[in-house]
Order: sequence, then C-alpha cells, then structure tokens
Amino acid sequence: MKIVDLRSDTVTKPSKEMFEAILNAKLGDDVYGEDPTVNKLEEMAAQKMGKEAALLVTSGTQGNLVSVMANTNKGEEVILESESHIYYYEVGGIAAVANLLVKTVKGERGVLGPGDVEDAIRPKNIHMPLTRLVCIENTHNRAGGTVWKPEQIKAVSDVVEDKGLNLYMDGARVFNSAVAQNIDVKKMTRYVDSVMFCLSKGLACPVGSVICGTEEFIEKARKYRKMLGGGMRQAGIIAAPGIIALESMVERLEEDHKNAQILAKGLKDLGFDINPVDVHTNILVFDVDNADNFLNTLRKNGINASKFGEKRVRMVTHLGIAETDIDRVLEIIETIF
Ligand code: TLP
Repeated sequence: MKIVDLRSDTVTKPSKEMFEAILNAKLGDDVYGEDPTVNKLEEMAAQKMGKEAALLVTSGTQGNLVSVMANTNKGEEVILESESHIYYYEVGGIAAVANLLVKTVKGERGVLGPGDVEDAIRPKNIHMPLTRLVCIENTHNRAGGTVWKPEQIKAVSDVVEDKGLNLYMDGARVFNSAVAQNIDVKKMTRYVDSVMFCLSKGLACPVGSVICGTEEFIEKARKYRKMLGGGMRQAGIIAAPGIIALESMVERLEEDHKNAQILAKGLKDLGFDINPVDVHTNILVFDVDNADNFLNTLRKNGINASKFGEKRVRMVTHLGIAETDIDRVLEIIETIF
C-alpha cells in the first residue's frame, strides 16, 4: 500500500535532475567563500528576493535564528505573532541562544495588524527593554498556510520604519505565497529588511534554506552561522539542487495549491469545519473530535497527517501527492468517519 504522506512538504524527495546536479556540481570550500555552486545559488536567491546578498543555511530554523541574531543585540525585544514558527517550533532558541525577550501579538489568521504592532512596541524608557525587531511569517504555517498580501506587509513595514526598527520575514514558504497571489515575490520582500526562504519544503530539495538582506546583514549572519556550526565546506552538493529548485520548482507549487483546494472542498462536503476560501496555499488546518484517534485511524489506512492540537490536525500537499492520492484520502475518510 502506498503511503499518502500529508504530514508536511518537508517529506519531498529530490528529483532525478537534482541528483544529477549534485553529481555534476563544481565544489570548493564555502567557509573560504570558494564554492562556486553555493556562490551561484546565493546570487540567484538575492536577485530573486531583490536584496543585496544571500547566505545558504542548513535549515529554516537556523536561518531564522541567525537572522534574528544579526538583526538584534542581546536583551532586546522581538515582536512575534503568537502562533509563529519561531515562537512555537524552534525549541526556544530565540531565548536560549539569542538571549532575546519575546513579545507575542495575536494576528488575524497569522497576519498582524499595523495598529497591534504599534501598540506592542515599547516606549523609550530607562526601565524597559528596547524593541528592535518585528518578525512576520508568510505563509503562516499554524494559521493554515495563509498569505500576507503586499499591502498588509507594507502597512506593518510603515510602522516598523517609523519607529526605526527592523522587519524580518520568515518566508519558509514565501514562494507558495507569491504563486497563490500570482505576483512576483519581490512585491512582498521589498517591504522587509531581511527574509528567509526554504529550499527543502515545497521546492523539494533535500536540505537547506537561504537568508537574504543587505551586504552588512549577510556579513553579520555569516559570522553567526559559523558560531552555530553552520559553516559548511563543499556545500555545493546542497546548493546544486537549490539552483534547480529556483529554476524549475516554483511554478509547479500551483499544483499543490490545486490539490489542497480539492482536498478542502472534499472535506467540507464530508461535513468537516473547513472553508476552502481560507485555504490559500498547500496547508489545511482543521478541527476533528479527537486528533489522536483521527490520525491513528488514518495511519492504519496508509494516510499520514500531523497533530496540531488535541482536536486539530494539519494536512500538507506537495510534489509527492497527486490528485489521485487526494481522491483516495477523501474516499477513505468518507468510509471511516
Ligand atoms: N516547519 C515544519 C515543522 O517544523 C512544523 C513543517 O513541517 O511545517 N518557518 C516555518 C514557517 C516553517 O513552517 C518551518 C518548518 C520552519 C521555519 C523551519 O524550517 P526547518 O524545518 O528547515 O528548520
């Protein structure tokens, strides 16, 4: 029985073209800045994001931590959405490693309002930590893959700029956001100082994320990456599939979004509390009576999904999921539940 793995788009396997690119990659020692394939990927990424420079990192988590550190000083405060990945799923690195204070702000399906951000920024006061950085997440994972529209980013960016802070975007799935809105990714990144995107999610690479920003920011980030053990040597073997991904995996995200819509509509028809209009990209988050029971029963029938709460589950479409798999998932759910 083929397992339909809807746990995450991180489970995607590299394509044949990616394996070939790995075999043929020109390599050097990237800690000396001498890996031509890494350099090429970083140039491409910076250009795609409309930023001066870029840096390949081992993972989205490392990219977020390095970026947050390069944007702040110890003891300062960072504003995060209350269900953001940095707050929820990164083992508290922002506190334990970066020594930062976090203030969470509840967003509307993951999107922060400019007024709420403004209210959360500390006044300059001898007793208080200095607010230094605001982070946004696009698409927002726990909110169900929701997108930030360019004007929503601009609204927060205006506040951030006015207060002299920095704006960072955890854009692990920012290409999903761009494809879903049918816009160039730069329409969003132009409003943030720095951004991270993942190669190893919908873009189907085995490893890696890239952070982008000013030359000065990337220079600092490079130092922090080294500190955190992320100085890689012949990292061209990671960058080579990254180049393929940027060239040929972005537009196909549309298929994952289509499959997510079919799944959402099917689940709605079966009586689940999900509105397809709220499913913007490749992530579905919805409530069930009991997440453990629901997921265990699915697992026994060859379907994997993730627990997102006692009554909440997540399903993610990706390269390894075809429309026929979605049909099978819906059939099985109809039969069992
Ligand atoms: N998210 C993973 C899990 O950690 C939950 C997933 O399966 O979705 N930012 C966002 C918005 C993410 O969703 C993720 C990964 C990361 C950062 C971290 O990326 P990695 O897994 O490469 O460290």
